[in-house]
Amino acid sequence: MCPNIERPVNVAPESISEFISQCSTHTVRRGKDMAGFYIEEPDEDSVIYEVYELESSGHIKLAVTIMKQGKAGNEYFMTKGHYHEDERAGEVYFGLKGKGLLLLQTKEGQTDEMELTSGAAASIPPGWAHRSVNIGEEDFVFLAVYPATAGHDYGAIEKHGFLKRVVEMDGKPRVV
Ligand code: PAN
Ligand code: ZN
Repeated sequence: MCPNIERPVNVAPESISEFISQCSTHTVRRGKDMAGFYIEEPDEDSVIYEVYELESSGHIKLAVTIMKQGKAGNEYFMTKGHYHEDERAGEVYFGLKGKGLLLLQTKEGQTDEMELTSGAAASIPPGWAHRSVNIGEEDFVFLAVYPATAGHDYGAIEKHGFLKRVVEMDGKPRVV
């Protein structure tokens, strides 16, 4: 159980283990947890990404995602991706390590994408589904900050997927 009084926490590339050790819930997504997400299924036991969510009684949640470097077929490792259940809940990602690509889309079919590297931030406006892709040469690590009431809706993405995929072509990431 978490203590009643929460401690302030610093989140920096060199202090990720400190964040992780502070009363967080830990989710591991392996290949077998992502059946149907990739065109070519990843190895069942390979860890694709891990999420550490800091428990809090407040209005704001913090989560660190550690994405492994790798591919399933020619698709770079990616998160499941989700909409927020609360359509008014936006989110901000802060890059801590490595290099990622953030895929975004709306229910109306608008799409966008942006790179996220260490020291940069990306805003996810309300109503945009978001998926992260590790396009770098190492782990891609980022901090997510979002309203505690946001909720995660995976259903639509599980059913229809994302409109765009990130694949390796000629040794480079391409959004197709
Ligand atoms: C992030 C994501 C995390 C894992 O904390 O939840 O990166 O991605 P999936 O939830 O899509 O598996 C976030 O966007 N929270 O709202
Ligand atoms: Zn989110």
